[in-house]
Amino acid sequence: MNVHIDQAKQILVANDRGGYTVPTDRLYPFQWNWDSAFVAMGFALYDTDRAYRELERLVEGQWADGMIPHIVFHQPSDTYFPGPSVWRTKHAVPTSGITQPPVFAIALRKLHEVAGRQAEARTLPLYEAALKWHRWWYRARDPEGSGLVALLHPWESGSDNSPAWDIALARVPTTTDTPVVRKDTGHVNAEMRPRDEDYKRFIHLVDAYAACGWDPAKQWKKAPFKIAEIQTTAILLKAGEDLEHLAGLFGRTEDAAEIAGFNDRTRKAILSQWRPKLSRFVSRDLISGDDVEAATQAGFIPLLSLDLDAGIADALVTEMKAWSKGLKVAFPTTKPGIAAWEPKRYWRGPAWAIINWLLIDGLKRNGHPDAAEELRKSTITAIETEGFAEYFDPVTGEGCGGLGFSWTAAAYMWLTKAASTAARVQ
Ligand code: 9WN
Repeated sequence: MNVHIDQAKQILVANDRGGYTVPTDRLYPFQWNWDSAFVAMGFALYDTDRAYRELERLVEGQWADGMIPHIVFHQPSDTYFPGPSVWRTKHAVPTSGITQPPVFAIALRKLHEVAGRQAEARTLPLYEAALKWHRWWYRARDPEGSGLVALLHPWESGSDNSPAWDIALARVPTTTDTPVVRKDTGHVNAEMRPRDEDYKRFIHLVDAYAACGWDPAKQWKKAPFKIAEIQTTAILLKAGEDLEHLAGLFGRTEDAAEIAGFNDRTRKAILSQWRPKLSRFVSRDLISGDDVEAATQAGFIPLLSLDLDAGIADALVTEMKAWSKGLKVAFPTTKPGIAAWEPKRYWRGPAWAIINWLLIDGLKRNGHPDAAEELRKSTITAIETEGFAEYFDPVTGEGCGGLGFSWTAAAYMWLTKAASTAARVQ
């Protein structure tokens, strides 16, 4: 038995708060949306009941309109800012008012495939929840039917302080109605976190949307930050494919046709965001109408959900190799050497195991198993050397941010599953 797999499992035990898993103790003391989806895939390798619980507990936070919030505040904690009193939402279980990348249906399909006898009865309600959420994405975040879904807050991307937001976020005022009382910098080095100025803008947006009563149509009109985002849209498409597959299994032909319609529209829209000169896909800033050209990992994530022409796939891989050259740990979330590049600061350079997981799946899908294998090994080595850190400095390999991190543990189990006795999922 691989000793690291044991450690990974112990992390999930330590971060369990009663059927849901916190990302890490104290720094993130609640249930986070996409973290839980990755964690559920980890559990799916050895404890399907617990994997279902993870998703079921997340769905306790789902809003009547279908949105699944980015944080569910199941129990109070004073070690995180902003808590429920800042969000001012009205759901029975306190939640935040924004969402996060929809990895949920990707996890659900994997879980369903390994669950055996309990599968259908437990998968169906979660399938319904996922379908409601996907409808919400297209209704609330793509009201004009472009096929790309928009984010109204950087936190919705899961890549909070990515250079991708620099231009759009600079337009958001730093004034807030709510005092900004950061807790994160009491847990980890401030140099590794978003800056105070970023936090003021993050909270300005929360105040603005709370003033809209969290009504999606009002928010869409008022939003000072609105990005049709390529990473989230690519994840939505992969999740949409998996949802369409489940609809087929359950004989839900009308749902399957509806989801196929979403997927077709989104596939075309993503392709139209390919920029040969950059060798990447780009997001679009819906306020300025401009492409978001910042060089970040998001531009490669469409590998996950499209069967690309070899020309495009090869160009992406060549570009990825150029970014990774000389690094101890790939894949950097910002292109090394550009002005925005900060190898230790959160989403402005570091390598993240869950991003690598998505890229590895995408490289395999698009005919680049060698590149996938190289990235898989690099991720595994980083974790075995430094532990289950939140993320890694790509230059030095140092584990940074929070430690004992749940999604890094899940990613480790998933990426080593071929070698693990727990391997049951392909
Ligand atoms: C805000 C929990 C979350 C991740 C995000 C990551 C970070 C929160 C924060 O932690 O965001 O949602 O307070 O910094 O950026 O991807 O889901 O791990």
